[in-house]
Amino acid sequence: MAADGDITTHIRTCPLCEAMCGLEIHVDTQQQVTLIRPDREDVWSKGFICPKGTTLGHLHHDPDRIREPMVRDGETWREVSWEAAFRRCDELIHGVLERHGKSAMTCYIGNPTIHNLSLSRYVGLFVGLSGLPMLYSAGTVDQWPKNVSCMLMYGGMWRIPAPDIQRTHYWLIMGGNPQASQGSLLAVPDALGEIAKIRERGGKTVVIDPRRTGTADKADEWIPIVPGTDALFLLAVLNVLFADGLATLGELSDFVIGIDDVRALAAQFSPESVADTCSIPAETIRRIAHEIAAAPSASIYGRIGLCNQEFGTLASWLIDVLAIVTGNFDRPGGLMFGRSIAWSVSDIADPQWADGVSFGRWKSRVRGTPEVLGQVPISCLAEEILTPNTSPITPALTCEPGASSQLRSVVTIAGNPVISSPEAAAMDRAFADLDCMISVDNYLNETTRHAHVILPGLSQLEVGHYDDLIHSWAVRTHGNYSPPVFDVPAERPREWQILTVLGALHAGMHYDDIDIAMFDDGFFDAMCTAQGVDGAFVRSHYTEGGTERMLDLQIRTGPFGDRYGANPDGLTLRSFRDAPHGIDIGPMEPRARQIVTTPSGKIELAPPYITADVERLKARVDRPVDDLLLVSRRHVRSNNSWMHNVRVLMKGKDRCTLLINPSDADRCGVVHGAVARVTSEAGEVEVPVEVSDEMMQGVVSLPHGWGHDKVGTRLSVAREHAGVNNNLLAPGTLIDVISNNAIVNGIPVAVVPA
Ligand SMILES: Nc1nc2c(c(=O)[nH]1)N[C@H]1C(S)=C(S)[C@@H](COP(=O)(O)OP(=O)(O)OC[C@H]3O[C@@H](n4cnc5c(=O)[nH]c(N)nc54)[C@H](O)[C@@H]3O)O[C@H]1N2
Ligand SMILES: Nc1nc2c(c(=O)[nH]1)N[C@H]1C(S)=C(S)[C@@H](COP(=O)(O)OP(=O)(O)OC[C@H]3O[C@@H](n4cnc5c(=O)[nH]c(N)nc54)[C@H](O)[C@@H]3O)O[C@H]1N2
Ligand code: SF4
Ligand SMILES: [Mo]
Repeated sequence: MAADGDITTHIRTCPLCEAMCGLEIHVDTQQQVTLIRPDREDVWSKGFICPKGTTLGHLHHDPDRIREPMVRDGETWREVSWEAAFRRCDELIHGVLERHGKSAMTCYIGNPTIHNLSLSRYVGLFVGLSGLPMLYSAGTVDQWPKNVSCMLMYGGMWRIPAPDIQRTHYWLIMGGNPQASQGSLLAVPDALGEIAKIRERGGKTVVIDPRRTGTADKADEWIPIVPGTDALFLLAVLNVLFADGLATLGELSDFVIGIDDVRALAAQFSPESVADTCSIPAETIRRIAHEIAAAPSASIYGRIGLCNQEFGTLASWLIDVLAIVTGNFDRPGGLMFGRSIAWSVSDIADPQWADGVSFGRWKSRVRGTPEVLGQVPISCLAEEILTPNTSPITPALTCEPGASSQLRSVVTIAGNPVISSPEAAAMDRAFADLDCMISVDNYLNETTRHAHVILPGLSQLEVGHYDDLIHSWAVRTHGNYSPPVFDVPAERPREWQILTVLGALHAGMHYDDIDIAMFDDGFFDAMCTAQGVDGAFVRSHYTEGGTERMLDLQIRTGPFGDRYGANPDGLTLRSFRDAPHGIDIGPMEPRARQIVTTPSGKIELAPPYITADVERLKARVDRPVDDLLLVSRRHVRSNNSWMHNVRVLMKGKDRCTLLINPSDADRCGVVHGAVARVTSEAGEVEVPVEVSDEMMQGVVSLPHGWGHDKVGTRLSVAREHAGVNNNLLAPGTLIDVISNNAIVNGIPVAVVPA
């Protein structure tokens, strides 16, 4: 923080996405943010920023943002004191506990959880304390397939290797559009800028996507692909590599098992046999295989387009397989494991897997879907609320994992599933039916309008920040701590405290009996034990608990930490407070041999759970072609569903449009600028048409995160640009069955003039 006349300058990391940009924030004496610009001295982002980063002040000052707890009586909301809000939560939670028991309660965890200092560190405490038998998250409309493949290949669901694009000579991008998203499961500032640098190194970037995206425009080659057929393409590439003697494990030959199984599978998928299904010529598949093999190094990258699809796990798995069998794994320029300075609670070995990973330990009540990594599809949530029990339930305070009766209570944490989940209309109906809904959220939006109580977090500028899991897939080991820009009275509950109270209420305690500090100490001690240090000794270093204490522990017991004096030159949170532009340790280093924890102790290239799904894929080859398939897209000025209330980001032409290829538009009789009706098995929407050859023939695209026309929200700007919710078109039954992840890309639709 520095003051110059009437302006105080704060240096801070943007918490909105994985690019982790350094910002310079100017605040005047009226406590108004007057300017946000890039921090050119940031050791990581070096002056890179996107339009969203400049809007943290708008979010902070947004009159629609919820600042005080709100309680709903019927249709009316009133602001109440924190005490009154927590007492209402007590009443609601105990009401459900007494009448229906714990098996009627769940929670939904949304995306900003990972970007928030409090939520990322304490959501685990909430889950542990609450004893909820199952939980739902945005993870099953996101990266669950990758979690499954990494769990089975490397022994950890968050051990996700990242493409080392700052050093690679070949970047293959499948189902990702960093021009909009700024990278995902890939933390790098200015991902798009790396494409030019790869070219300068004599390398090449290839984008495989049904849409010629902004990334494809910058790349050297765009290869359109039929949605959901990426696994076929990847198997055919492997087929060529094996057939032409180009497969090599390189340095890892003694550390990988299962290559013969992969060879045998790939042998069944010649380029010719998949070319029509993928709509990619066989010679292109052969050429790509040879280019990867010939490149001095290659980064194979797949993202949301490869997860939120019919064969999400196979495709996500094959991305890593392709890197491994071309010797592009765990070495510079290939796929590598990042290394965080501060460990993440999520990455601590989970006792539930102590005896090995197994799936299907329990099933969802209504649909009978087996759990995968502890979750069933998010699309199950609505039916679990709306479907009555078939036999009477004896209410109990505790229950087994997976136990379920008709759900009567949901806590949502930083999520907007009424927009973001498939079967969106059912989700909307279901939330209206609950006896208890509590939302930890900063807006009265499409989801939280159903809540009985909304407990707001603070603005992005009122809290400290240090990214969490994102560092495990960052291309450089670095860290950056941001203190709050604006002070908030100490007695105003922070989100970690809100989660602790909610967890304890679920555990059966009453509000008056909850000692937040005691739970915090207990959680802290457990984390100390997991790191091999004594909790009581470590706690003696602090005068207060909470997020900054936890973060200090994470840094000090991390790989570069001072271990509370044992390594006097090591890092502490103080080191970061003293280095506002961040601390950079260096690029990723080979470390697979240190971190793989599979039963064999090696990288398991062909987990039977995954390879068994190849039979399902084979059936895809001969399936009749769908007329039109719908995929999702993002825009650099949006952030999932929740930043459409920022006026400066909403400037310019309408972004919620149906992108359609000219020949498809002709065939369907729709014209540019007119409104089309898009229909699927799940529902229909009416949306303006944007005819463009950036779509391949047979595929249409809608952005996700829109549909802000619901009654009862407080989103004055978003309402003016409502758009339509593409998840009204996503049937909840469409699931990548081995991961439980939703299929929101590749939905069969019909398009007609409205
Ligand atoms: N069709 C389709 N559907 C998709 C996708 C797609 O590509 N296509 N993408 C999927 C993906 S990848 C994801 S991650 C999900 C996202 O799904 P969700 O996580 O359910 O939705 P978001 O839009 O991220 O909603 C974030 C919520 O958090 C609140 N919020 C923001 N910041 C904070 C904070 O600091 N504290 C608290 N307490 N609340 C905060 C916002 O007000 C908002 O209500 O959507 C998924 N759905
Ligand atoms: N500006 C902005 N940034 C964001 C977000 C945001 O909403 N806005 N959301 C954040 C979140 S939560 C996430 S998870 C990430 C996602 O980050 P990305 O994965 O980069 O997300 P998208 O930009 O949606 O790009 C997905 C691409 O997949 C393509 N695709 C769809 N189906 C298929 C298929 O079957 N095969 C292939 N090969 N491609 C397909 C789509 O056409 C699209 O171009 O972005 C994060 N960053
Ligand atoms: S790319 Fe934009 S949203 Fe993402 S961290 Fe940087 S400034 Fe923030
Ligand atoms: Mo996501």
